[in-house]
Amino acid sequence: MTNDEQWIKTTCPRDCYDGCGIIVHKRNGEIFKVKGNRDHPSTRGPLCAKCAVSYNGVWLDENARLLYPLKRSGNKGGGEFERISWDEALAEIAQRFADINHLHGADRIYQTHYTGTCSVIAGEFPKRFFDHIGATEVNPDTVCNAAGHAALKYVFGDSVAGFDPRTARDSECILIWGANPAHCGPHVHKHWLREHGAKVIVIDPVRTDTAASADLHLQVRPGADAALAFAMLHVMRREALVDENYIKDHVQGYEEVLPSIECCAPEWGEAVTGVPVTLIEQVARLYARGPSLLWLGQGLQRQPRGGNVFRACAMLPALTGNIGKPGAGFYYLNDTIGIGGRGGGAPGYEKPRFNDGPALVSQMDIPDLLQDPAAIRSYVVWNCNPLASNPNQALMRQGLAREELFTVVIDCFMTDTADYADIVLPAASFLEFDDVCASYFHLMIGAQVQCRKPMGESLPNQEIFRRLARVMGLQESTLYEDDRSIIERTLRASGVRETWQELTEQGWAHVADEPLILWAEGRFATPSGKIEIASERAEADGLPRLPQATVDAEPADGKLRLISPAAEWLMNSSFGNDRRVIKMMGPATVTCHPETASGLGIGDGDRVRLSNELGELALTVCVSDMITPGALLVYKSRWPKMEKSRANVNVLCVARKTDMGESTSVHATEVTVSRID
Ligand SMILES: Nc1nc2c(c(=O)[nH]1)N[C@H]1C(S)=C(S)[C@@H](COP(=O)(O)OP(=O)(O)OC[C@H]3O[C@@H](n4cnc5c(=O)[nH]c(N)nc54)[C@H](O)[C@@H]3O)O[C@H]1N2
Ligand SMILES: Nc1nc2c(c(=O)[nH]1)N[C@H]1C(S)=C(S)[C@@H](COP(=O)(O)OP(=O)(O)OC[C@H]3O[C@@H](n4cnc5c(=O)[nH]c(N)nc54)[C@H](O)[C@@H]3O)O[C@H]1N2
Ligand SMILES: [Mo]
Repeated sequence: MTNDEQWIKTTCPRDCYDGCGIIVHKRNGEIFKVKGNRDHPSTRGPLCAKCAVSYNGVWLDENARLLYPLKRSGNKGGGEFERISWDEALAEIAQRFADINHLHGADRIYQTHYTGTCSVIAGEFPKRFFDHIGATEVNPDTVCNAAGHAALKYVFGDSVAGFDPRTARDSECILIWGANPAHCGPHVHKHWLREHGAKVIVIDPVRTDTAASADLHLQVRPGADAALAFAMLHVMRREALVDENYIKDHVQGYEEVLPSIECCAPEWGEAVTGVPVTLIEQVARLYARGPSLLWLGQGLQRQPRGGNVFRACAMLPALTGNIGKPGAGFYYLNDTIGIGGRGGGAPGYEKPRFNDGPALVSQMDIPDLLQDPAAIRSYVVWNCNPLASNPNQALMRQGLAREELFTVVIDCFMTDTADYADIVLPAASFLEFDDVCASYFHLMIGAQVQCRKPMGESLPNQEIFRRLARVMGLQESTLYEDDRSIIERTLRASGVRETWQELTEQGWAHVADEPLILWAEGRFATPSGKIEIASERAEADGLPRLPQATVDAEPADGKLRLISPAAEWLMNSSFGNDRRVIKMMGPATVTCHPETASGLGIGDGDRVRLSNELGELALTVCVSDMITPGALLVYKSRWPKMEKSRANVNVLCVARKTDMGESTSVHATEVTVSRID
């Protein structure tokens, strides 16, 4: 027996703002401990609790991981499977795809994917296969952030060039609007947010840990943010805090929107948003004076008019000139390696164009489409867990139970979705192959380095699709490009100087030595080259030409608005099967304001049933003024099969499209609450 110790630097590929550096400590050839790299500029110490627990728990547990290809042997959803070989599994998939192609057309094969791993190859490569065979892609962003992207493209021409976080050293004010880094980017919250002395302002209906530790918290009513932005702009205009010079040179449509701004006095703002006048005024002054950073969160735009909310908020940097100079700018997501952020192909790969090829389909249409045998013949799920994460869960479940639907699920674990598969394929984890990770907050890339061999017979996503292409006899050479070649091209496209070897030794690299000042040249990728508050393209798409000072209507008939943002202990639904994580989360709760609780005659610890036209869910009440009166808070994405009810909050959540981007407006769900006696 040898007694050797080894430490390998790698990178966390989860869909998280942090993009942490990891050190894997190996002892006698086995992984002994997965921990944070304290030299990593984002991580600076231990991993967050959920990753520290799960990466040393369920991710290393051979009893929990999928080890072999499986074929269904019982009813759909029953979870009965038998082990088969890779040859059998791939041959069956190839045959079924050929049959569907022949009888119905390859576009009846739907492929859906998203945040399982966000590393470049495992996250992107399989798309080549589906593009090549002409399958329909479910637009991944439509379950998360497509409304915000669409809106920012109208205004700035680009939604993935935010600020470089390092520029915060020159900021006086950081405004976080509808994001919760305390849960969603715990290291960003712990280190970055507080290290520069800028005043921190949070706008959120929930007093999150981010809000609680900020200098100011504006506890806005859900769906009232556009009105709040207009009220703040009213104050800025009234107090001559707008930057007339910047507007003259770089902004289109200010004169047009001005009458609306003048209508939105802060007194009106208070009445419709619930935020006191004094706070609206204070924040307007702080932000306008600057230099200010504006972080537009993804939670913010998961509302029916989430696109309009973004267009309204985007006026803040535009009209105060808080953009293109040190310490100023706005951020949604950063595309660190220039391939279009999440959802881009690996560099150098271009999606083939089909003459009459299938368009992207919105996630919001999937529950209905899954019911229709003429629409979807095969549903291939990789890097996601739609039965846990997507809205309208009961209808999703019903669709997945369709006997003739050929479902393939590729995952590391036996998820709720995998229970409905005809074929389950085991994916290797990020600890088991080389890849590149590009952070979407910090402008850094990291090496994902193989630390052990793939567990059981599992394979990296990319290798699964190379093998399937071979079995299907496909000739296209890009379907077989090897990992090393993609890694090399990704490194060169990112602009880092390091070789792969150097990157693995160092673990990570900044894409630029000094903080980048984005938009410094003041030219924008819009038709006019300016920031377009008035947008002809929006108008041509049937949308208002200008941002609107909208407020969502309050729910009627005794209903309450339910928001379901990210949970501290989960990464979407990932980690929801780790025993320690389940213990730390405790039972599923619904949080409501004391006024709401007394109106409903319920108290702390009571059991209640939330219900609407889609479904119902039993939860334990938690009474707290951390949430605005009239709204309810339930965290997203527990594993349905770990719950007594075999459901999570998505059994209540509506698959209603946003005003832009055909995206999710999950936070507009309305429910009634009744006490369970
Ligand atoms: N109610 C409500 N629902 C929401 C949201 C909300 O705010 N409220 N937010 C939404 C958002 S923002 C998003 S992005 C979606 C995310 O939803 P999904 O993208 O579905 O995310 P997960 O549920 O974590 O599923 C990822 C799966 O990939 C698997 N996986 C991990 N690594 C690999 C790998 O290397 N290969 C393969 N093949 N699989 C792997 C994991 O085990 C996991 O089962 O959820 C949405 N759901
Ligand atoms: N721990 C953990 N981290 C995660 C994830 C996770 O599931 N768990 N998911 C990852 C993914 S896929 C994503 S997209 C990001 C998301 O990260 P964030 O951008 O932080 O998004 P959310 O947590 O969905 O929502 C952020 C906040 O929006 C608020 N919100 C909801 N409605 C409104 C509104 O109408 N107005 C305003 N002002 N605020 C509103 C919610 O209360 C919540 O606090 O996080 C990533 N990181
Ligand atoms: Mo997301």
